[in-house]
Amino acid sequence: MARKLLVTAALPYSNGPIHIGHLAGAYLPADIYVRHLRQLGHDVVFICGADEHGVAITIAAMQQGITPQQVVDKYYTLNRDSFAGLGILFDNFSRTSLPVHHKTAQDVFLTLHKKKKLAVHETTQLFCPQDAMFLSDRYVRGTCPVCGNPDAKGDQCEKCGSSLDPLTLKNPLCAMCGATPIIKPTTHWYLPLGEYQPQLEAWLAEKKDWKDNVRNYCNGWFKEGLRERAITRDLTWGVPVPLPEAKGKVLYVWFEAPIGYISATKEWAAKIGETDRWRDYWCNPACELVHFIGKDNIVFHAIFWPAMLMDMKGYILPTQIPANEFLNLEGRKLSTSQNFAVWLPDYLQRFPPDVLRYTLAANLPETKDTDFSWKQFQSCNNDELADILGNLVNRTLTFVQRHCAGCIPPAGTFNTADNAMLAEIETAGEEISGLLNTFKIRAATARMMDLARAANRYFDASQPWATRTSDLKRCKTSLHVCCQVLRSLAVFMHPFMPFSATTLWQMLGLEGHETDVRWVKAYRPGNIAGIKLGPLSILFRKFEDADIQPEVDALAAAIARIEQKERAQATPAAPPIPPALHPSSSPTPATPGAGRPIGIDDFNRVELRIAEIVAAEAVPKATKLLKLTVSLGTEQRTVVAGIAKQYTPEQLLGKKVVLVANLAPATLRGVQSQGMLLAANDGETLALLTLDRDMPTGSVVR
Ligand code: B3M
Ligand code: ZN
Repeated sequence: MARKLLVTAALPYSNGPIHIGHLAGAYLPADIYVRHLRQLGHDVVFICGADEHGVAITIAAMQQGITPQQVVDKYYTLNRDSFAGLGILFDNFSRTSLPVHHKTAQDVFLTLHKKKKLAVHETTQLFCPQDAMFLSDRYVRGTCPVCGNPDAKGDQCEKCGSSLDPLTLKNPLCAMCGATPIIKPTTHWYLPLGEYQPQLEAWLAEKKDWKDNVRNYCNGWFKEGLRERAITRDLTWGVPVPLPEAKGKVLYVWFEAPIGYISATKEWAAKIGETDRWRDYWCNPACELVHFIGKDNIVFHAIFWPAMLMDMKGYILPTQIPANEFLNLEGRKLSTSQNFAVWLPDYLQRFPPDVLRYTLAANLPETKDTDFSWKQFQSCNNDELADILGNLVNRTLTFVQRHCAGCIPPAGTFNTADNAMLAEIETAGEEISGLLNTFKIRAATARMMDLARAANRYFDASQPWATRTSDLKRCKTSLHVCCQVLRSLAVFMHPFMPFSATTLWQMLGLEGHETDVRWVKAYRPGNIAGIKLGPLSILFRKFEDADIQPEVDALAAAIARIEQKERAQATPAAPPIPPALHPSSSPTPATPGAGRPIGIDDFNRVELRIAEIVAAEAVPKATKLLKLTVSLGTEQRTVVAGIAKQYTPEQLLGKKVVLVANLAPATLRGVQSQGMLLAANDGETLALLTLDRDMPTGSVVR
């Protein structure tokens, strides 16, 4: 019986490119699941979009010296296109800065407000005197009160997973300027989660088929007792709270972001010209709602969001939340801020999409954290995709090309081995489908590859190279069976590797597209005898060590930077960095040897990196200063430099210079400077340090 499902993937923050951790956490499993459901003939709408509010965005804007709108515009396009490049095919990839989302989120708030479900409290909050703004969530850094992690975020400690109230952090600091915040009164609206606890517990208790990690996480929260959660913030960037008395306040990003799933579905319905079609999913008890997320989003999707939906009469609640654990990289945690990741846009410029899809699918962190390495990527490609699947395709089709005039030969009488091979297709198809439908995508990937292994064993045992001369009919029958396996494999591969599945389908010379054949129709042989093969190609080219070495080197450089930072943080506070290096001073003549001798560890605390000047402009009313935008590779910084007397902005564009990258930011004439350029200076004139040959931006200087 055809099912109706609304499947979502967590809305990625629009503060940076997508990386492999995002893909393994939510987006790839969701796409594989949806593709398979469609092959079963079910009615599925696949929804996602950019999460464009929250402090993750405003902090990125501050760091890059641009507006939040410019940040989200940049990353919306980049992420939408890189998802498409990897074959992650949403029905709609929306964005929460759109009016349809603001309206939908405000309506939900007003529904709860009118039902008197919300509590209003005068409260106190951390306030940064330097930035003259309240500090919520990620605007605060400090020591986690639960586990002592010195780098906990205001709302969440990533080390122990605790959800925190910024006021509970020890030694809180403003995440932007490092100042110690003060406490000021303010008013906020709260969702009284505690009142929903009985309903939530009863609802979750029915979810027998949910993954243990999700249920255990929620039961841990129930045991602690759900507390009311503020759903408004003193911020300017976000969805304004729709009450006259709440001027200058916005909805908390985690209150409004899940509503983005609804607004994105509304936008999808409007785009297909059926404006009310979204109700056919969100307000239809027969529709299943499946949220793909990473484990750090469980509390918001399995407790906070269902509580809201319970009061949004007529809406369905989540049917499944198959949260994944985390993917690590070369044994370390991925880190956007430390530029330690494999970025999807970069990957797509150098490697085929299906190889990453397969490597991640075969190693998804479904029940525990797993690891990605470039060596493992090379092995997945060479030892499995090329040597097993690619080898089966290549030797079968080149044999047919050479010895059967390029047409799929007819079958004669099937013998035991033929029938066993044909039966194995059906067994594999049923098992792969069963695994995909229960979110065991990693096992489903392995089962698909096992079918190719079995077919290679069948090819070897059939020895077509011998029967070609000894028993041509036998030879043709075994090649026919191999072509039947390849036809089914093209269908079974589709969820995991859609690009290669289509190439294989076309090489077989088959009509239409592999998705024209329902999944179960691939269990049994198709009518393929006599079909002329299409143009043949190598499905998976092997990667030499030299192909992946640049990737390995780039990660090694990032690890060296991180370890150098960790060493610096571990060493006791060294004497302040000599004044000549502080960004507030334009390069002034430091007489050689002026400072007392420093140890190598002191020097190593100074992080020097190659930066490219990508924009330059005068600082109003400051004749000596220029405001520069410098690129470090995947991040940009604003730097104020006292070089306006020696350089015009035009002269500086494209210059690669040396940046002191770990100086505390300083505000100069209202512009926040995040670092300093090195220059030689004799008191008369000044020359920027540059390279005598080209080096990648972000390279470490030692
Ligand atoms: N933007 C993803 C994150 O926490 C968050 C998901 C929202 S889904 C409604 O990185
Ligand atoms: Zn501040």
